[in-house]
Amino acid sequence: MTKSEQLFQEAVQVIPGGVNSPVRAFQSIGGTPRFIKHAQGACLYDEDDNCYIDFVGSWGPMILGHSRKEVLERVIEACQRGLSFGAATAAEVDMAKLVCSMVPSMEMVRMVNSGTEAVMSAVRAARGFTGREKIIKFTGCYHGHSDGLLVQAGSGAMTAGVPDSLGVPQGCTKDTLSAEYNHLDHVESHFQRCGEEIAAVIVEPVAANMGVVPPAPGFLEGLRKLCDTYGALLIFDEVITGFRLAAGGAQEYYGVMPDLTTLGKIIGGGMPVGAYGGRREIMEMVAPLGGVYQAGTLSGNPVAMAAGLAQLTLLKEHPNFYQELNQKADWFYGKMRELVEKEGLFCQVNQAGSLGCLYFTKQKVVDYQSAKTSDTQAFAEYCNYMLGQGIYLAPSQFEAMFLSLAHTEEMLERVFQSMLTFFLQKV
Ligand code: KE4
Repeated sequence: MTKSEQLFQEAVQVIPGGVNSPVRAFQSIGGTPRFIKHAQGACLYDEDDNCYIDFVGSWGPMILGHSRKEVLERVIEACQRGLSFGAATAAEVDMAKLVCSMVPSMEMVRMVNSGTEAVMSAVRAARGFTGREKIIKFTGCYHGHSDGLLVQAGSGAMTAGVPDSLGVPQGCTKDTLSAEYNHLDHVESHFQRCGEEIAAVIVEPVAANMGVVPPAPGFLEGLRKLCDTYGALLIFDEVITGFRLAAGGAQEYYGVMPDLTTLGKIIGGGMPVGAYGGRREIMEMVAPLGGVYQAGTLSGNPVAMAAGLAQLTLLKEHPNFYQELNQKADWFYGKMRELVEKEGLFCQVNQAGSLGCLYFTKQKVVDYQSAKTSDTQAFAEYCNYMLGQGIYLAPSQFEAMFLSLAHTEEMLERVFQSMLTFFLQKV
């Protein structure tokens, strides 16, 4: 028995499903989750000292690779000054100034402790600012696990085939309207029917929780226009795309400005940090200034701020990182596409910047319905094969691959070799 198997046996006795987040459970691909002991650069090392090239990167935060020296040094220094004060600190001011300088639409920002908390708070601020109650979200998009957003959700909810959740009262979701991602006409019909009641449209500017589905040309611009026409707010959930597609996230990459933005993952450098922010007049509604209440014991925690500041500072001071990362991604996913075409595989390769997804379907994947045509059993076989080759992919067809600056060309060549071997043995 491996140490991971032994640990998993113990874990399932005391933690639901043996994991602290469902997507880590390997349920959709089978087998035992690997228990990770440490990580360095682009590699994970499990409790049995197996090494894996990591394409999860903690689900996005590790854009610079694991255990980046400059980040660890700041965190250790912060720890030596004390772990948490529950009081204002200079680091929070530095962080807020840095985030507002990087995210084009952000005039004010509030730190929280997760992407879920950021989205929950941004939606409340939108409702408080507009005095309206309804929101529009997109099928297959995932915005964390707050009650009102667990409607037709992506990520783990989609993986488990339960896009809604038990325990969420009807009252919490009656004001959540669903539309198909990349289908502006669905959004328009919601607005035509009850536009005066709609507080906000919340969207992942790249849908990265049903695999990776980029916005169709004009989709984001169309949402901006509809929100302006009907007086609703546009919320970009950039928990994944923020500081990834560009220093200014998807809003810089695609040139569409939201009213509010939610952030997570990269902003924390691997520590639990979320944030929401945007137009000053909206954020000034937030307590203690305004009547929209939101709070958090560990919000702006000094150790977490140290990690986030270190990572974001590196990204801001080296803008060529994005050029390097996105060029590497174009090469990597381009070669995957060539392989699929050359071998005549029933697969699709979707990409947005350094995010990518290999879908096991012959249909182009442009929205939730086409994503759902994927053969999840075929994906499971592939994922387990790659794991055996020392390549750690997200254990779900409906998650993204996250490239980092630490992935070398040699590592990526190894991935192709393993892919080729897998597919050749299938013919
Ligand atoms: P967290 O509460 O997990 O920090 O963030 C929620 C969230 C919000 N918005 C978007 C666009 C997200 O992708 C997420 C979380 N992403 C998943 C991965 N697809 C986190 C992995 C997990 O649930 O363990």
